[in-house]
Amino acid sequence: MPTQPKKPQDRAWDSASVEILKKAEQECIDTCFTRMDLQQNQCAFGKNGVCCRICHMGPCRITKKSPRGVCGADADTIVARNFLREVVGGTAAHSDHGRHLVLLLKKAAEGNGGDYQIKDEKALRYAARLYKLEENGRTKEELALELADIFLDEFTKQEENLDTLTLSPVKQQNIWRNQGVDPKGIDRMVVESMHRTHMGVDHDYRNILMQAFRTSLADGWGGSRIATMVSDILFGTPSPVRSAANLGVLGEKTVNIVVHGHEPELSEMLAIASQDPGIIDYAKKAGAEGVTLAGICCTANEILMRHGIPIAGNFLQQELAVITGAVEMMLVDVQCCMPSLPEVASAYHTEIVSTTDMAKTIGATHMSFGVQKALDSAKTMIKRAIDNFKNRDPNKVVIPKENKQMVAGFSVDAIKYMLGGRFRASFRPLNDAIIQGRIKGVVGIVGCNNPKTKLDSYINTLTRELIKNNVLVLKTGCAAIASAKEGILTPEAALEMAGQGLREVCEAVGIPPVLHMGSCVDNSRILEAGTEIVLEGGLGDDLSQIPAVGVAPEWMSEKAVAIGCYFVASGIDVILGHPFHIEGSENVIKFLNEETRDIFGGSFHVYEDPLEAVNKIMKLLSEDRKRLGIDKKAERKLFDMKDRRELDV
Ligand code: BF8
Ligand code: SF4
Repeated sequence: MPTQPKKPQDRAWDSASVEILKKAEQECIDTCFTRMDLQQNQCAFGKNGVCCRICHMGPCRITKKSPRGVCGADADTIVARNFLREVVGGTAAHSDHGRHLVLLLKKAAEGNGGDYQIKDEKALRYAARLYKLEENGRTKEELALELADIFLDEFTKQEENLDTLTLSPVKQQNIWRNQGVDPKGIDRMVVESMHRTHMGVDHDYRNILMQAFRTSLADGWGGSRIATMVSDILFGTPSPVRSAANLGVLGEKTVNIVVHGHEPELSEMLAIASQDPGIIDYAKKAGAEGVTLAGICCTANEILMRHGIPIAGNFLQQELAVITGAVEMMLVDVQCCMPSLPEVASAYHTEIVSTTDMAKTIGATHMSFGVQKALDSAKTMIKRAIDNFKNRDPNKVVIPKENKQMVAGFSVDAIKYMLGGRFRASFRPLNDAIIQGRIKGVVGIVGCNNPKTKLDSYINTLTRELIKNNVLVLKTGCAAIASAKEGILTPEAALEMAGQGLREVCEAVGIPPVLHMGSCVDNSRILEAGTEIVLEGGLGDDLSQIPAVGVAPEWMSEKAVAIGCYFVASGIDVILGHPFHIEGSENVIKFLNEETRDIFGGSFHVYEDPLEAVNKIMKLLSEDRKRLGIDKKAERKLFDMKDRRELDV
């Protein structure tokens, strides 16, 4: 029986998306939401992870009647192999992004970076100290070159561990060593995992899953950590910045350019070029009032964090942005860019431009973005968008009003500064607030949207409840954008929505109750923040001991699978809003959802209801607090944050 298509208001939480979904319906435009309807009754073998197409004796699928594939592989082996391959996909995506940035850093250090330079010398020197480089008397270029070579080695190392692992708490490193999951070179981990999942190699589901954790560590504490460090060195370490989010940021009278994807090289240049007086003049001559640059997905997060460029939307809004009829150009690079975009755009005047040779889409204009003349390339692209302004059909334009204010830009450096002040930047006040019980713990909410869930609904329900329960929320990726659209990334939101303890802390320090920490590779910032909490003292000596939980509410990508794994391997419990494709193996489920707890100190938990997830999170935080013995201390008369503020003055 065909099911009734959902109504727009059942597909999305925010009114801007609902408005454009109605427009799409009227104009008969297919979107991921309607295509999801057509995919109903998705393949149960794929869903349960029991379809194997690793060799050409297959594809094999496991059923009660045929419990083994042609080669004899059982459900445990097949499910575990498929899972590891997902982690490999996620790790490769994040880490290749990191590699591109390292290569750019190297070029900039050698004086061949064209318009790219080392913008943040402080971040460079801090990184150099982390890797114990000799700093004295050396220029920033010399340091950057040595650092870039160290980073490149992190990809190719064959037998030694990643140096970047040493940025984690020492006890964490011992756990990984003892469990044999300390990763070698990032590329080697990806290749070895592909080898191990080839037909006829690794068949022990436990061994395969341990390799999944090992590979994910090469992502989180390797490729992603490097990507974030190098982005900060090249483009600047983010600090709090005001901006706005949702489709209402598009201008009625401006040329709208939306940048979508992940790698920040091009978007950085677009951010600079869009402010150029010559470009603004060019737009005015074309009859527009100027140029509005806005972002979708993680590219949005990158230029938001560093330039305050507004956000048009998160993952499920990419097609909706085009359907407004008000976008002259959407530039895409890598990851999470739907291949449907040119088809959707064909109903409007929007030009979809692919910018990376490794990522092309039929129907998109391909304009390879050259590093050497990056600013010129960016200007050429913007001018082309301006030239397209005359083709906008006012009868097809609907720009929703919704457009919420926010503060983003919370790098670890910025948090330290906010908490401790310029001269004694530190995490101490946060640790104290956790020990005193004003803040019950820290929860990282990360990941995507997925049309299986009403857009943003799980993320927003969960976030609201957590801050009400005095949990400080750290966010990245599309989950952060959901909160931006919800208007919850403002210091004022703390006054209106946070529980008393969290509100007092946010008020004293001047931060929102939900901190936007960046893009998906910037989940490494959450690991870094956790490490700072451990190093500050009083809350245990590895990440498994601090009251912290990770959540991927509406996740969809392989990157989210890798992220979940490196959180768990770092001892942090992870709640998933819907399960992995592992339901076909009881043993794999048991391993990931229970046994990892004894191995790493954290495991996965699946809660499809956000309120049940809140209960579980509060329980996990409370258990952590009890183990630390801090719930008792919280009953004593505590240091008043208001007094502290006076002391600070
Ligand atoms: O890397 S959160 S939908 S955009 S995968 Fe993609 Fe998921 Fe968004 Fe960023 Ni992350
Ligand atoms: Fe089938 Fe085994 Fe080949 Fe997989 S590896 S497709 S289970 S024969």
